Amino acid sequence: MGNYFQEEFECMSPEKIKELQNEKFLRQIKHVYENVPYYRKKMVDKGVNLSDIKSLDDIKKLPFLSKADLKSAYPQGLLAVPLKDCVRIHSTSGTTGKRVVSFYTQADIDMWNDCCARALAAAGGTKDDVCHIAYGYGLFTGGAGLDGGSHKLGCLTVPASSGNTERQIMFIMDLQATILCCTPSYAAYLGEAMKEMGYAPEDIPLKIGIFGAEAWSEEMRRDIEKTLGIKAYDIYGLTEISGPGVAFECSEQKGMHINEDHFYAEIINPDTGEVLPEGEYGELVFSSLDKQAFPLLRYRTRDICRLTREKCSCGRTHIRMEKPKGRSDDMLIIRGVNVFPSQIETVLLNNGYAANYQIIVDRVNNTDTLDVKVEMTPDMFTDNVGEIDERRKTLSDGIKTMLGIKAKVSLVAPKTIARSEGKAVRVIDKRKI
Ligand code: DLL
Repeated sequence: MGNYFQEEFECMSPEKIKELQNEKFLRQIKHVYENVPYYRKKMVDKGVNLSDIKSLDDIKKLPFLSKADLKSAYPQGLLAVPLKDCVRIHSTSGTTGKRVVSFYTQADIDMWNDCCARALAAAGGTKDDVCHIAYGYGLFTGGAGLDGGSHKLGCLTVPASSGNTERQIMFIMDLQATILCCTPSYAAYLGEAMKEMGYAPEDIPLKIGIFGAEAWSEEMRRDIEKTLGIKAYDIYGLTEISGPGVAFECSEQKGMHINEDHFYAEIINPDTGEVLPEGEYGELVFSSLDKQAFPLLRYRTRDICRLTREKCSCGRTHIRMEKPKGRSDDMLIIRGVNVFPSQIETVLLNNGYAANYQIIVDRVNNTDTLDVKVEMTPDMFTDNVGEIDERRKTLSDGIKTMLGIKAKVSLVAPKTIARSEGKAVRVIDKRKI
């Protein structure tokens, strides 16, 4: 166990957690009601008064917040403290229109850094580690969050930020980095680049990977673990709720513990908003229990997953979330069938390919088409047409079995699909619906 295992919180009995959440929630709802007119109005519109909220069980009565609310309240409409009490902002990497801006007081930053330090410690990190952070620094929360956590843990922190792969590798080797923090797609790329430079897994000093910010499969985890010779841990979070560290994996690597002393999680039916029982798949909703500057209540993440309170042998009692299957807005509906890119990725990785692929969806003569472009790995690369056809058939059969629909698979030469330094863009939807 690392030296940032906050046992008094992370191993609280479920009853004590509920008690603590209840106490924090009642304080938080008052803070929000009094200081965020935007949310107060939403409550009033729904016919809910502050006096109707007597315990955490009443959270069900509160209105949801969504990305649309954040856009209409942009930039300061959901701010709950005077701007002069804030010390930082971060922003999402939204591709269209206004970005989401999240504000932090110093106490908010301290709490967030604690969450990231817990994540590093849960993966086995200690103050003796050299922590190489290749998440982007700047408005994105990845760099700043893990940087804060690494400092709290007392690691030697290498704030590499993203980009310049050769320089990244030079620092990893020269400073003998033992922890690597970046997106899983960039970790896979770094692994590929290091292999090409002639490094075998045992030459690479890294031991632990803290990878998140995008969906990735178990197969991809195994691949990265093998090429880099590390144990790879998942970390989850979102700008609106703070950043990385809302949830993280422990040594068991069986789902991510949600920092329940700070964030209350619900799973809802995305169509009806009804709260679903533990264990069912649905949309993850978070309420921040003690953030001061940007205290979102019932924020709809659009991430689809399920929760479990089954006992974890690491000793932590905090509820665990499964790896998100994808975002409800990533889910493609192709010929009426729900398709998550992660399902296609699973087929590819199970057949020995790396996660270098592109999914192209179009509509021709009123019918959806699904094209999957996959890179061959250098050792499977061939110009033998028969062999390529055979490989293509295996993949389209696998996709048909996984999804129930046919895909046109094309195999392309190694290194022909662009790599990403941050979150990978794998879907191109050309349909104009
Ligand atoms: O991606 C924060 C983060 C940085 C998390 C570094 C982990 C590591 P946003 O840019 O606001 O924040 O994007 C949040 O990314 O709603 C999920 O859809 C997705 N996401 C984040 N972590 C994971 C993960 C950061 N481990 C959105 N698995 C979230 C799957 C993830 N999806």
